[in-house]
Amino acid sequence: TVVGLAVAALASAGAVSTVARTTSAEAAAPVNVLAAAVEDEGADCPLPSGTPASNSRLPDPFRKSNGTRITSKADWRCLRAETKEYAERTIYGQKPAKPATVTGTVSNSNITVNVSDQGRSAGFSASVQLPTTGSAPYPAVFVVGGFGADTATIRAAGAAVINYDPLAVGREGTPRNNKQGAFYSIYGASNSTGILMAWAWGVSRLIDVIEQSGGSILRADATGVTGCSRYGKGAFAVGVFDQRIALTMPIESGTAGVPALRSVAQEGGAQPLSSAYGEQPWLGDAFSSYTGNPNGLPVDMHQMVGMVAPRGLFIMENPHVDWLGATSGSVAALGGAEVYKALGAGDNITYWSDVADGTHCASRSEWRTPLQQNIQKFLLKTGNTAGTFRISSRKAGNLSQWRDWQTPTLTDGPTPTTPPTTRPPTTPPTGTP
Ligand code: MCU
Repeated sequence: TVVGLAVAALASAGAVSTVARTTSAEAAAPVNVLAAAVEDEGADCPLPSGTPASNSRLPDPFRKSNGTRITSKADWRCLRAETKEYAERTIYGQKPAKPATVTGTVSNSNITVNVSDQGRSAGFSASVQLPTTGSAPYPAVFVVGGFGADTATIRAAGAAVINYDPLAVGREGTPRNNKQGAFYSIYGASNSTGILMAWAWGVSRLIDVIEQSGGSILRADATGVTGCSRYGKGAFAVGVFDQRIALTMPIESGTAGVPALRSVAQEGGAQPLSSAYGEQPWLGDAFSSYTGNPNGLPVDMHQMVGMVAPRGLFIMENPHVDWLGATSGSVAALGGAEVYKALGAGDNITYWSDVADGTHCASRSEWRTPLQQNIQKFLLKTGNTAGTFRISSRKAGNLSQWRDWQTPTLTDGPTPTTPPTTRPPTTPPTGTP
């Protein structure tokens, strides 16, 4: 049996605050299937109505655009869809739905993709490295970009590594009116969607191909994603916008990654919003309206964290480099963790900035064990270690300063769509006329 959540604040040695949530029957508890079978479970939900009022604090992640708050876990699906739509409109740009034609191949060493949509075609590929243990079909982790991910630990844990070059799908160094890469070959060089979302779209198309491949080499229902720095921003976007990703692991992602945008704007030394917008076309063109006005954003990054719930999320941050905005990263993680808790999945998120080496994207011994545990729990389904928050006191955000909402207790059943009808009292039959 699962013992109730034991929330223990462990005053550990050194400059770290640790909150460990543990279940006693670690491996015995049933492991849920958390990833979805489709890219977006809320595709049929209504679009949000209106624009939320400006807000200097983090928007209430449980509030719908019509002003009411959700009351059941089932309500999250369409609230997530509203959140997604707002994020696309203001932060990332739109992610087109699965194209009309996606074809490709999966081998032990390579995945190829060919996409046709709206009369245009493009292709790209990714190299595969099989794990060093286990047997096919294997889970797999998309490694976005070429550095900062511990691929040896991933492969030794039993997951394949898919080396994804995002720049083939959305190039850096281009002006916003002449974006390049496979995504823009199809959707147009002046498309307002930023390259982080283009990168996310590319991984979604690789998953389409894995799904169609018959599953003898790689499993489409057990995929993860990781990447460091700009590729941490990308890895986060990949997991936020594809519910088939079972485990999302952004590393030192900085502004336009995990950190809350309202908080980044006030965090000394963190990459300013205008800098992240201008350095590369990472974010959507529409974000230009918010670089000087983050309070006007209808959503913030804690809600992107919430969009990953209840799936596995392991956020790794570096508190030694001010530019990376780790204080704001912890604010987004703590805020998003409230969505995990409300969905009964509080154990599925880990945040870890308690690291010694200040080098950006260093290989870090501290993350090896939690990386292995997250792969076991969410990809191999052989473990059930509870997530932890290990927030370095160098960069520890305070969620209570950033919210004016509380976390609801959501019911398990769906909310009735029509109120129960009140019947008039039964009147005794009257005599025949
Ligand atoms: C943290 O990611 C970025 C950062 O946003 C940029 O300002 C800087 O130039 O590069 C970082 C990065 O990708 O480093 C590898």
